[in-house]
Amino acid sequence: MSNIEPNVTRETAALLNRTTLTQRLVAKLNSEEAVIGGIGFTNFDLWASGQRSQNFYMLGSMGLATSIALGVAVAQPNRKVFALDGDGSILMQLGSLGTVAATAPKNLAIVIWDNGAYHITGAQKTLTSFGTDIVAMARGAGLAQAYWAADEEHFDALVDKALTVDGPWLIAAKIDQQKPAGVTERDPVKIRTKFMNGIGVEA
Ligand SMILES: Cc1ncc(C[n+]2csc(CCOP(=O)(O)OP(=O)(O)O)c2C)c(N)n1
Repeated sequence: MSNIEPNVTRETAALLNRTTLTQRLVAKLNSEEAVIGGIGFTNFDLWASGQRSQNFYMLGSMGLATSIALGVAVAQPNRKVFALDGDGSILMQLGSLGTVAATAPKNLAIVIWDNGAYHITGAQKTLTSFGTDIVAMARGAGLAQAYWAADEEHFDALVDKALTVDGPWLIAAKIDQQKPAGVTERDPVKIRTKFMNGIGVEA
C-alpha cells in the first residue's frame, strides 16, 4: 500500500517488526534528520540500525522521546525530526500529543511501536492490549495526520510523506515481541555530546 490509507485500524494493521521497520526508516535518512529514540528496546534497535550523530538515545526517562523531539523541532525548524517510542511510553505522556498538535511543528514525525506491552520490564500488558487506540487518541489530541501502518510498504510510504510533506505526523505500527537487534551503550554524556555536535550545537 502506498497511499495514506486513513481507515487502517490497530486491528486491521499487519503485525510488523520493530528491527525491520527501524532499519527501513533509517535507510531513508541522509545526514540531516534528527532521530530521538525512546527508552529501551526502541533505542536499542535505533542503535543497532547504525549510530548516526543525529540520533539521540533516551536512557531511563520513559515517555519523553516526543517531548525531546518537539524541542529539537522547534529549535531547528529546517531539520526533520523523528521521535520513536513504545506504546507504554507514549501512554505515560499522552499530554505531549496535545502539545505537539498545539505547537504544530511542520518538521516533526512521531513513530509509535505498539507491541501491546511494557516489553523490556517483563511484557506486562499495556492498555493497547485492551482496545486503546493510539492513533485515535492522537487524532483526538489534534494530530490530524495520524495513521496506522497497514504493512511494511505502507510504513515506508508514510515515512516518505513525513519526509516530504509538512507535519506534524504520527505513524503507529503494530509490532511483534521480538527482542531488538542490539543494546545501546549506556554512556549518557557521550550520547548527549555526540548528538549536540551532530545537530550543530556546541555541547
Ligand atoms: C517513569 C518510569 N516508569 C517506569 C519505568 C520502568 N520502565 C522502563 S522501560 C518500561 C517499559 C516501556 O514500555 P514501552 O514504551 O511500551 O516499550 P517496550 O519495552 O515495549 O519496547 C518501563 C515500565 C521508567 N523507566 N520510568
